[in-house]
Amino acid sequence: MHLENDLRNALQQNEFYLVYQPQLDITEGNFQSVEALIRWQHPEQGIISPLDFIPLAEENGLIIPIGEWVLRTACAEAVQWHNNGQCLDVAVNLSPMQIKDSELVNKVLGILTETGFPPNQLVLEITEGALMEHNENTLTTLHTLRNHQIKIALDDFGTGYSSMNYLRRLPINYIKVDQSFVRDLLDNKDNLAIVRAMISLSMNLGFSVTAEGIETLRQAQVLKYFGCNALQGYYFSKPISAEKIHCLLNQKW
Ligand code: G
Ligand code: G
Ligand code: MN
Ligand code: NA
Repeated sequence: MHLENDLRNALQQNEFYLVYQPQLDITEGNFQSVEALIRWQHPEQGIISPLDFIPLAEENGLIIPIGEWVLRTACAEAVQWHNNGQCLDVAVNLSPMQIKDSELVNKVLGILTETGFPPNQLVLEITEGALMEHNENTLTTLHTLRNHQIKIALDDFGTGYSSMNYLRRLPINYIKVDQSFVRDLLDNKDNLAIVRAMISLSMNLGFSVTAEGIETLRQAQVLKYFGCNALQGYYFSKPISAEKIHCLLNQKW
């Protein structure tokens, strides 16, 4: 497999980079956090989406060093914005294999120390699917991260089958309502009722709710009315490069 060999070299060749998608804080009406998203600048094939190489990296274990690179790079770049007076939180996606890695906590703490990024401004995004394959170690890992002030977000919420009763016992700060719900939100009354219930239940259990994949003003208005705490999507901004983060500074909604 060509792509697999190329993937092995990509880290050494410095072919990965991060883009950041802003998340609008509804109460403040401005951008308070960003989600880091990896991109691969392949020498011949151009930019390759994580959809096309993360699954491969999970199969062959390369996701462990790649995931470490993502964390270190996101924290290091964000320290620069902090130094420039932009104290954004940074969310990083973790793959299931990283969550099962017994060295995860040590690696995260090491990177925070090394970069000087504040733990309480780091959010680790974990998919509902990954949490459901959980075992005792996963739970211990999440609690340890929380004890160090690192925040946890449940990504792609609604696409798995976990019960709220189960979720409420997990040390999670944020629920991210999956894009598919936002896309279908205004199609009919049932979809509207489902999303509204998801949001109010999450909020009543003490989670902060972020909705993803917002592409229209109408979607944003409805989700704000339903009580979402934060909104993310192309309507507000596509993922942007680290150099453009300063453009978010005076944007209001
Ligand atoms: O940004 P984009 O829509 O191309 O991302 C596609 C998928 O890849 C999303 O599910 C996203 O969560 C995932 N992804 C993006 N960056 C990372 C990363 O750094 N690590 C992991 N594990 N997944 C990522
Ligand atoms: O699985 P996760 O939620 O981490 O996926 C995030 C991905 O969703 C990113 O790759 C980002 O590029 C993509 N994304 C973000 N906002 C929108 C949007 O408004 N519409 C669509 N179609 N994709 C989006
Ligand atoms: Mn995510
Ligand atoms: Na998601």
